[in-house]
Amino acid sequence: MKNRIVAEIFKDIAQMLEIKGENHFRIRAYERASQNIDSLPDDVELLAKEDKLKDIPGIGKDLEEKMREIISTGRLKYLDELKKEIPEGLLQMLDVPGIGPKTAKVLYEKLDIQDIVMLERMAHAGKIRELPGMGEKTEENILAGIDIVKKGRERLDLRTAMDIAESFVSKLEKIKEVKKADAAGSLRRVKETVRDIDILVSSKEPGKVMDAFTGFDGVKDVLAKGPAKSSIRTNDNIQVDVRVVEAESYGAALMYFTGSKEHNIKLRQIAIKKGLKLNEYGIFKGEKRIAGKTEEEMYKALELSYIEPELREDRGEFEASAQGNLPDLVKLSDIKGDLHAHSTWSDGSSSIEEMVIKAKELGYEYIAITDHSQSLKIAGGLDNHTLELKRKEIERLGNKYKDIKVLFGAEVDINSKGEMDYPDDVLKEMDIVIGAIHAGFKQSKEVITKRIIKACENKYVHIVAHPTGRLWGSRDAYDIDFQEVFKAARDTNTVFEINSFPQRLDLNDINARMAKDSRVKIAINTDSHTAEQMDMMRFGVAVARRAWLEKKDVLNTATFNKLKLKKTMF
Ligand code: DGT
Ligand code: CA
Repeated sequence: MKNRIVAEIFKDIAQMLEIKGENHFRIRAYERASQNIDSLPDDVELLAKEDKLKDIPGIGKDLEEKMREIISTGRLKYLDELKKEIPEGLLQMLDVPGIGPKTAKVLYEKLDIQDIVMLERMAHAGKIRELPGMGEKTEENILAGIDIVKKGRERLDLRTAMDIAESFVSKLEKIKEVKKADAAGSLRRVKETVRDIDILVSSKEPGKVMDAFTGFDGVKDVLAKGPAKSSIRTNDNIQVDVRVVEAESYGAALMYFTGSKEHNIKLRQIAIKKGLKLNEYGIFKGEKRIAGKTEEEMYKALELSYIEPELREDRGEFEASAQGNLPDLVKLSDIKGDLHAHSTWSDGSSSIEEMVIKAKELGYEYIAITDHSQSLKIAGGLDNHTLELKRKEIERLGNKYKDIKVLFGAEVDINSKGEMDYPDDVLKEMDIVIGAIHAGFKQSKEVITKRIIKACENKYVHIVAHPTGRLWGSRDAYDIDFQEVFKAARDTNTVFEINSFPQRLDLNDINARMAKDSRVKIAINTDSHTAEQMDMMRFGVAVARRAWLEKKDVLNTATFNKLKLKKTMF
């Protein structure tokens, strides 16, 4: 699929035009096109062949031609020309939090800084503080930002990792000699970020499997090649390890390479206590293998009930398993609707109707359209008048699509004092109100904690979205006193969100589990800005499972009739 390449090129163009100070609408057109293409399920190459590129929202004649050029040549002359004016390193600098196009331009023109390496050097040398409008604090922020970017590059986000793993697993499964193939490691435990891709294969002819694997398209370097283990690096510099075992050891190896390391260590201790030996080939009583073919068999031999991969972190799963108290984890199929989604009414790229159609396809009973509130101008926040028009549109669609409920809501900014961006009489009229912080991230822990508590105390704020503001690779979570916040949430019946965006996954597994332990309800939402992004629900569900959540802990597993949309205690 060339979708990613096209989307990246359009995004680069948008940023270059921004550095050049071009017209806002042109920039927005490229951004939107990039967003739409990135979340498209169809292969753009096929669409081009069928002459359907112009059906993609936001793609007019000009962008269609540019797409064709990228699809057939892998590059775009227009971007090459822009690159002559603006060095590519400047674009990477925009990944550093706090560096926008304007700052990048100043740094380039005054200090000739052209990439992140030079940026870091100049900040260390104290050169940036000498520029007008910048100071020591700016330098500190830039250095902290560079650390976040570096950290982000060390680990893959879940979506990227799953895409790569799925493509390798399906290619391996097509090899005649392969009986079975599964992703293992942190990816199978569905951790929010993943360092490398571990794949396990069952086969009697490892040599042939490894020959095929190391020769796959997209393999840049072969780092190691042997019958038991081979490692490659993809064109995008991602490491993929494949291990081949025989069927009788497949369960043992899957267990071992799924980890976590902490879980494995405990497993081995349990085996030793029972006078057994456990390794990646099986469980042995003396010389005799008593388990190894499946994971179920392995756990059973240790007198444990099966532990789902998401729970294998040595966070209490052994005790729960031995006592028969493991949670019945929430599943993607339990989800009955999405309670946080945007549309073209604010900064989304799909119309409300397109969102509704997608929600129907997913089998949902309800979808909440929660565009941004008035202060968030850059994201097209709605004023009172537009809100009324939007309400009418939602009513119209509600009449047109009888088998799904379309909820009228908003993602309302919690301002720096903890006040909501719409007055109570406006909030009162909404089916659902989501409170969210979009500015003032640098406030102290006490202030941010108070802001969120104040939002919880508003009787119309039903859900707090992406509570810690974390954006993997570009912004650290802000510090919150969750003890205090969850206490307020429980007392006020406020629900907290697990945001399914792969860069967010916020609340994370640890915080969401703490929410459950504090008897705070969770909503798993996608925060979609295009209809296709509604498929990201699976990432949020993964976090929920890692947090030990069951169906009853999650608000949007309720059928519409049972869905409590208002706070009950006020
Ligand atoms: P990552 O790659 O950092 O996202 O996390 P993992 O969990 O995938 O770690 P990785 O790739 O180093 O190893 C894959 C699995 O192999 C790991 O989850 C458990 C197992 N493993 C690796 N090293 C050890 C070890 O020293 N002891 C034990 N018991 N298991 C290990
Ligand atoms: Ca790994």
